[in-house]
Amino acid sequence: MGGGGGELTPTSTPSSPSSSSEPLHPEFAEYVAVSPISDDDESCCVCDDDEVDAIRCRQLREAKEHFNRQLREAKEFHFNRQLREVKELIRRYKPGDWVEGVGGAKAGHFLLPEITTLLLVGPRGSGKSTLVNRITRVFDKDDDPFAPDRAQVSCNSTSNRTIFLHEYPIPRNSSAICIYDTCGWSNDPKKNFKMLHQWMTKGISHGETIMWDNDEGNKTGGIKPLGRQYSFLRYITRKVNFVIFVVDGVAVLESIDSNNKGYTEILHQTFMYPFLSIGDDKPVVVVTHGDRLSIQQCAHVQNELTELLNIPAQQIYAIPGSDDFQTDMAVLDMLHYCVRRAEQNLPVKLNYHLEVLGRETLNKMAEQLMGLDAVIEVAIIFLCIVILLLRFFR
Ligand SMILES: Nc1nc2c(ncn2[C@@H]2O[C@H](COP(=O)(O)OP(=O)(O)O)[C@@H](O)[C@H]2O)c(=O)[nH]1
Ligand SMILES: [Mg+2]
Repeated sequence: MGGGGGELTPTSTPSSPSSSSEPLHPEFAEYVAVSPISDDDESCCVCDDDEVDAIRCRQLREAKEHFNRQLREAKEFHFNRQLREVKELIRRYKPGDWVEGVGGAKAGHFLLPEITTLLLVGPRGSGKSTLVNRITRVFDKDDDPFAPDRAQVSCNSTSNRTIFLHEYPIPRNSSAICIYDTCGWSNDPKKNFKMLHQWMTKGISHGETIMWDNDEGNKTGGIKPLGRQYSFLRYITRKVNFVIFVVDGVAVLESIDSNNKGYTEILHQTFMYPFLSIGDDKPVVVVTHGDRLSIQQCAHVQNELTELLNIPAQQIYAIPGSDDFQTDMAVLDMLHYCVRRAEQNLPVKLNYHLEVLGRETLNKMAEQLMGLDAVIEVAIIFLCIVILLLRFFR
């Protein structure tokens, strides 16, 4: 599974992977080749009143149903297996497992984080907290199907906003991956950049408050989480390893189709902010609210976002809050993509860096000596020839 992501598809499509009309994940394309036999297709069976023909018709129909049922079960089996495998891959993951060492570098040569930290950013109401719950649910289905939601979702764009940074291990008991849910953005891009700069350069910690007073004038500066009041209870500061950029697909569509480009402009401005990139890697984009859009509208939003943010479609994942197989797969795909990219951008340890530098310097010196060696050899040969000539002419 590469970084390839979800095609934007609304969740109004049937939730079972068995439905023939359901758009399938690219990896399952091979299974599309075998399509169910339609019940409408009666061309192969010309029935008249004759009893024999009626029996044949019934047998044919039963055979069709049997075939379709088997195909459906095979697809379901394959999809579930695929889902389980990716889930297991993520559950087994430990920081450093997916490092692709270049030039002989191994996981031990990199500065591995204690826990791989993913940061959720996005406008307020874009669905960041809902996404935390959605991601958690994928794993809860196996571990604890009745576990309550973890992140507080706001009922409307102005209520119950996230005020403190919150760390969520994924899955719940994990010590390898965590996601940080953050507050929405201010209308003032400068304030956003200041806050993002601080998170991306100094790190983030659980319970940290947002920096500015919010736009409705409510002071948040006076609110202090427990960890801040008692310095000995302070939480560990985590370095951000990758960023997940959450956008509301409906708001994008409205902004595209109207003269008010405010939403898409702030998306563009913030996405292009260099500090959000890890190495050369720009954040992954998650589009929410796709369940409120048609397939055509979803495709339209995806095209617009690829152009607006200048990223390939594979870096955009459709993850609505709804509960279906496709969304589960998109969640796992997206997590896999983020962690892989995070691992590709881990900094190397200083001593390994020095080791590589030392090795390179030694190689260069050896090369120079080799060059010198050749000069000495030529000089010796020249001297030998001179001595021989002198002897010859004496
Ligand atoms: N229909 C729909 N509603 C969503 C989706 N994601 C979030 N919401 C709703 O959008 C509102 C804001 O979501 P929330 O997660 O609190 O946004 P946040 O401010 O970015 O954390 C809530 O009422 C959610 O129920 C989605 O994919 N589909
Ligand atoms: Mg929130």
